[in-house]
Amino acid sequence: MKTYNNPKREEWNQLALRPSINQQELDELVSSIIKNVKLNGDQALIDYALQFDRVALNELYVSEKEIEDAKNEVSNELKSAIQLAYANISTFHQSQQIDEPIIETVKGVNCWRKPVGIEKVGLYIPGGSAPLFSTILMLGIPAQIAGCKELVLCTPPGKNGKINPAILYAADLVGVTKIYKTGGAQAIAAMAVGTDTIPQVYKIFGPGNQYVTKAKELVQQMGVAIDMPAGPSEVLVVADQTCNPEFVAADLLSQAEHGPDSQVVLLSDNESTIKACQLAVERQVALLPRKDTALKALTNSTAITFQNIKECIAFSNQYAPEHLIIASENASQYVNDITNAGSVFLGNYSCESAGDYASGTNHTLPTNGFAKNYSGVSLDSFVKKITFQELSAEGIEKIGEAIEIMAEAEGLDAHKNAVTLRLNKIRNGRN
Ligand code: HSO
Ligand code: ZN
Repeated sequence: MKTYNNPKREEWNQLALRPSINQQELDELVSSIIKNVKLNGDQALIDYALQFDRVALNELYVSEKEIEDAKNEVSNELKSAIQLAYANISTFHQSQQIDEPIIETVKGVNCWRKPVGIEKVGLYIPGGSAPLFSTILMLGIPAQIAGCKELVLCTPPGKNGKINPAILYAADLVGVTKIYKTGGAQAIAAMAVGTDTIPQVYKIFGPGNQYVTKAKELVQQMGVAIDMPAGPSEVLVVADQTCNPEFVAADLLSQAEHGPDSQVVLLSDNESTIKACQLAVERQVALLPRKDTALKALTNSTAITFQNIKECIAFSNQYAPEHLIIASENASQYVNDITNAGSVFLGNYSCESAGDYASGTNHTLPTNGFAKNYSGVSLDSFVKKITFQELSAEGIEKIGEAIEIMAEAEGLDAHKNAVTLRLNKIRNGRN
């Protein structure tokens, strides 16, 4: 970890930067993948599976039988753990179902909003070394509550051509309707344009590497919605003297083990806390199976000492972390100072892992500074809110004249007529 002591305000911007990648090369490669999928459909996906994942597939679709077999392969212990997480995530996301009232803005003018689930959604779950079945819960549960009718899941198969059983178990639990063995940018392209076997969806969700992220960005330009722009996962910990350095170290490492490009930032109001946390990191990292990944992530991570905790929070607001942990017995004191963060963990017992798996909050969150203007995934991400209005004769009489005047001032006579004709009918009816 690079360490800094009381950096000047002018240096904050630089310290809050994330490493950037060569966008142009990426753009060209991913554009060509999208074009190929559009042109050659399923065959392109099968070819890419062979080229990128070294798997020869006859079939992209995951059959009922494969799902049933997977259920038997997941241990009862893991099933119960997933069910506990499922219950908490459901409870929290169900609470986001708020029926908005019908509002009578003026007598006879009623306006309201009705949330309607997005009919077809696509969930992407990356393969690789960590099978993120927890992400299926985070995306599938709100989709289920929102009433989305078609839930398509794409995930790359392992070398044996199979999908991790826990992924299939979680997918079945959240009511995923179709599962396909395809990954990377080509999977995003397939859900965006549709192929013979994979249905086209209206919105695509889920994490992924830089190719997946680029594909999501490009298909968005083709009219498909996406959950949010994404970058490598990140955590920022603000720790004071009342923190537990071993806990802080474990939290920093839980982020660092995600990938070599994970971002880890530690802030404190005193150097001795920083030192104690760093020593604990050194001790703990040596024991991790994913030590190499975590060590790589730590090389581009920072530890900064500021004058006081308020200053730490001010820097954090500028950095806008995906996850913010306030490792202090006085964490609640700072809540109102936090303006930019994806998800906040207050106090020494609120580890990021709780939110990653089982407390109930969603773990699909804005990274790369997007916490300044994006929220994490929630029930809202899976619905459109349609506005309705109903005007009675009394209602149009009340606001009609104002509409006529405004329409005339904008030079839009047909708009004015739409009101005048109705007002005339009401008045004639009265004579
Ligand atoms: N920390 C990740 C989510 C995750 N962690 C899944 C473990 N499994 C991004 O918020
Ligand atoms: Zn995590």
